[in-house]
Amino acid sequence: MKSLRLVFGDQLTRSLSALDGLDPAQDVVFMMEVMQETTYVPHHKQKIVLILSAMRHFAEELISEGLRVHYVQLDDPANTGSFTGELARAIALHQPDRLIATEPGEWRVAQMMGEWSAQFGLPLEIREDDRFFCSRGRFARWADERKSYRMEFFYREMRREAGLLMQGDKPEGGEWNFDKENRKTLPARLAPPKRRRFEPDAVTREVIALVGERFITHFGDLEPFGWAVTRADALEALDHFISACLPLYGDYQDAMKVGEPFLYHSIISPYLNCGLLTAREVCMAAERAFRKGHAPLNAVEGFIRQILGWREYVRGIYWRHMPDYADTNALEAHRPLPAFFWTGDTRMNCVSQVVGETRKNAYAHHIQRLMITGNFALLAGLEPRAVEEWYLAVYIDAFDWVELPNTHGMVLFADGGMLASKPYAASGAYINRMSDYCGGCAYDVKEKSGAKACPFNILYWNFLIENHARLAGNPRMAMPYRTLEKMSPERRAEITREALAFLDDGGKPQGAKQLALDL
Ligand code: DLZ
Ligand code: SF4
Repeated sequence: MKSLRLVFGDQLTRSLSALDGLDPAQDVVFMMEVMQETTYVPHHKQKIVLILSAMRHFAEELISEGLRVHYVQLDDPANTGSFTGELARAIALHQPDRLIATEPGEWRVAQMMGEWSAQFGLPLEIREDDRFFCSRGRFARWADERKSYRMEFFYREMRREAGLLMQGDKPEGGEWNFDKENRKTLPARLAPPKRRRFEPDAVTREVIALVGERFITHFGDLEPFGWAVTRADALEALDHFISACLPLYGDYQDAMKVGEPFLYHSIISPYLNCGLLTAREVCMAAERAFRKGHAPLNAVEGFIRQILGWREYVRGIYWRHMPDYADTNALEAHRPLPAFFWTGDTRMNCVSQVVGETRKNAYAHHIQRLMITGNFALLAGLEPRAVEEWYLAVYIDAFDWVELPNTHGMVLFADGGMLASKPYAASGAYINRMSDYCGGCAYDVKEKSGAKACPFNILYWNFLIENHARLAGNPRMAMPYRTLEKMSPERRAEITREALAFLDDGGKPQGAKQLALDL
């Protein structure tokens, strides 16, 4: 029986279930570069280069193993531009008896695949994506047992099941979570390690030229491009993280510093999410570093929690609640995305630094995403769909299943608290404590009102005022609401006035005037 085995751009793993039991004598592996995927959001140019170059390298590796691979390039004149169109052509050419795929990472693609069997009159076997620790069914069973599902409890079960950082049935070090040790301020003199970059080879250079021709209007700088595009290089990037960065990863996880986009972060998420590395090998490498005494428990536990806990958990939420999940807007946020999210052209130094680094690297670390751009989007009441599209486009590691719950639930609280027990709203004081952005800013982080006042200060209190009916009853918001209630009605009216002056004028679609105070 001849099978056509589909491999999508985020499934570049040799042990992928779609390749299990492959018969080299008959079967054909099918991979396709299509405009539908490269343009469904204006992906950062480096993100397109990474995926297409990694796909081409992966195909080469399969071919060098002796497998038959049918690979469609984006610039093939006959390319129809869609998964369905390309599959139709491949079926006509190879006449397979059946199609075999691994479940896709995205609801949109799953819907498309639902049509294929009838459309092509062929059986389509969709196999579980066993690169994740927790299958979709396993997550559903866990979630069915509880009314509210918090990550922390899910994470403990995953730790027990995977046997990672365990001493018998007890967590290593006697606690499940060491986050309280992970919020240190970065000492000014500490210089984070220089990160490993990978020179583009001939294949990558060809893709860079293609992206330069076809996607020049997309967000971000095309070059310099230094990401790994093969498994061997991705493994080297992992090794470099474990040896040079992991020991201090925990301590400075939440720190931000001008000119240091990576600090001690792993920057392996692009490789995990397109399949060059697997979650299991990455967690095991971190655990080994702990067992050998190379990295402390707070760092290793924090790192493993991101992958074994948070990453698996958001995927579970995505598949359990799509498509309705994306439609909620619990805080009724409707303001359009300001132009500076794309240009970085704002006098708010923190936002300008983070957007500038994102343009350059297609990357920002989790606290920059959550507490700078995300915090601004939350406080300013930006429309969830526009913010989600932005996050999906600009980050090299962003795929819908991981980006959507993080942005919709964690950043914007648009799901009304399914993911987070409270909104991650913060004033300028938090940013000042965790970064050195404020020193170089045109605004004054200590000022609470007037033209010089840090916009995060004004917007923070305005956010609490605007969302009083929705949030004041949340026990975790009791403290800020008590402070708000002590403010005079005049002070509250002043906050609202200043916030609206700031927002309403700038709350125009991209390309329109900058936020009022920002001119
Ligand atoms: C993100 C992306 C891009 C930019 N291009 C492609 C592509 O040309 N071919 C492909 O198979 N995958 C691509 N991807 C990743 C897909 O969007 C991803 O595989 C689907 O979202 C899976 O659900
Ligand atoms: Fe950001 Fe406010 Fe600090 Fe400026 S003063 S960098 S706007 S937090």
